[in-house]
This record gives sequence, structure tokens and C-alpha cells, in this order.
Amino acid sequence: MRKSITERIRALKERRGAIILAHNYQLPEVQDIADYVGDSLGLSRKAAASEAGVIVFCGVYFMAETASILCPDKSVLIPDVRAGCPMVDMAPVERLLEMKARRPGAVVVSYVNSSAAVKAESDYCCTSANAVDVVESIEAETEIIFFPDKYLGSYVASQTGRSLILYDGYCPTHVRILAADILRLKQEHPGAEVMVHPECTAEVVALADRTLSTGGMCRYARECSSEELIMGTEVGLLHRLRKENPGKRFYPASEAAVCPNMKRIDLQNVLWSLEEMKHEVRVPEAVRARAAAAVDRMVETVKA
Ligand code: CIZ
Ligand code: SF4
Repeated sequence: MRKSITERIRALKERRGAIILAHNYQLPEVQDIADYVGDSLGLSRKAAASEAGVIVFCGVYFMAETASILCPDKSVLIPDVRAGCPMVDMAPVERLLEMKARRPGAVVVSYVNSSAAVKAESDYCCTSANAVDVVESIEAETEIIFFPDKYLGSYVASQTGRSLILYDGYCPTHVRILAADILRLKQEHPGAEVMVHPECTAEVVALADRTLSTGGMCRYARECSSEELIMGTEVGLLHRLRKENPGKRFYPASEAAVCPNMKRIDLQNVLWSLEEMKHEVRVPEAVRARAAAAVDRMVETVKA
């Protein structure tokens, strides 16, 4: 009998000495084949700690690039090299250099959703799971440029009381979640708690009970006593939430919050990636070494 695609992926993964890492926004079947599913902070930590020589990274390009920055001796493969992130693309390093030139004393905190070149020009990198902690670790009175997500940046400013210098970047998927969506769902499910991602607009964040990274949402959903939750982030997270909490009900804040780039990875190209050992993500060493200093600080900032 012909082997299923899942069996073929498993067998080849074994032969290559590979592990498969998948982001929380990946397609359900991709999450189910992965050795580990998580947010970019968890995935970066897994990549760094793994003994495997090959990492198949099921997520968007900057995430695979971050793994490669952390693990230059491993082969980091992305099954579809076109899986980009528009927030990264709207934030070229030249814009950061201009901001730095205007504020020579400022410290730069960049969101992990950024290019390797931007990370190389940053003092700290953070994810949505530890952005508040990273900013709080910086001495008060220091001027901080937060690049490139203005919504995450304004959320962090509100939590820390720091005034951050922001860039005009944002996630086109999360801005599709509207305050009106949350208000309607709250009316339909009066007992439900609302958790949203800090990439959402400030109006949406203002309506939420909790503002959390996807890893934080998974933890909160498990630990809270609510049986119904309205979830304001990319819809891919629903798979994990429902799988891990079969007794609870989850309502997506918006069915329109789909990231097309996250859906570019499927079982076919995961298998292809292992067969061809492609596409290998590598960062030129001069850039990598500088970016690694910022990324190491992100991985080491413990609270998540
Ligand atoms: O950091 C990540 O993995 C992203 C993009 C979302 C989240 O908060 O988990
Ligand atoms: Fe980028 Fe938004 Fe997609 Fe995340 S959900 S990869 S921030 S476009």
C-alpha cells in the first residue's frame, strides 16, 4: 500500500535528522505533523535548544531567519520561500536608520517581525510575549525607538508608562479585527471573556479583558475558569485552542483575520522541503553576528 504523505514526512524527517517547528497560525494539518507548535519566542527557544541538524520551519520567513540567526550551524529550511510578512516589508532598514540619525542617543527595540538587517541595527529584539518585559529591562529615562509595529508599541507604552518613539508599521491581518466585531460577539456571548493580540488596534485592545501573545492565549485558555472565550487574533490559533480545551468554546473575533502568508505552507511543500533540503535560510555572517546580540536578549528575557 502506498504510504500517506504524513508517513512519508515522518520517515524522511527521521532520515534527515530533522525536526519540524510550526507556528500557532499554521494550517491544522501542518500543526499536527510538527514536533513543536508555538509562538515565535517558543519556536526560537526550541530551535536554539534542539540537537537536530535540520529544522523545517513552518511559519513566515522572518521566523525561519530568526532561527537561523540563533543556530548558524543548523540547516533551517522554509517550505515556501514566498511566505513573507507584510509588516516586515513595510519596515526597511533605511527607515530605522533615519530614525536613529534623528535620535542619536536612543536605544532600539525591534519586534521580531522585522528583517535581519533591522535586527542588526537594534539593541534589543522582542516578541509580543515579552515586549513589556524587554522595555521594562531598559533603564528609565532612556529614549526608546520601538520598531516597526505601532500597535504593539502603543500597547507596550500604555503598560510601562514609557513614551516610545514609534514607526508606522502594522499587521494587515490583525487590523481587520474591528471594535464592532468584539462588541457584537460580546452581545451574542455575554459570558465570554475577550482575549486579543497586541497587534490589534488600540480600540480593540481597549475592549479586551486580556491582551496576550498567542502562547499567552493558549496558557490563559487552559488556566482560566471561563468556558467561553472570544479570540482576537489570526484564526489559525483556533485549532490549538480547541484541541487543547475540548470542553471550552472559542469564537474568532473576525473570520477575516486570516494571514495568507501563514497558509502557504502545506504538507506537500513540507515533504518537498525535506526531499530537496530547500529553501535554506541563511543570513550573511556580518549581519547575523550583529543581529544575534539583539535576538539573544529576546530569548534570554525570561518572563513570557
Ligand atoms: O510572536 C509570534 O509568534 C506572533 C507573530 C504572534 C504571537 O503573539 O504569538
Ligand atoms: Fe505578519 Fe500579521 Fe501574518 Fe503575523 S499575522 S505573519 S504579523 S502579516
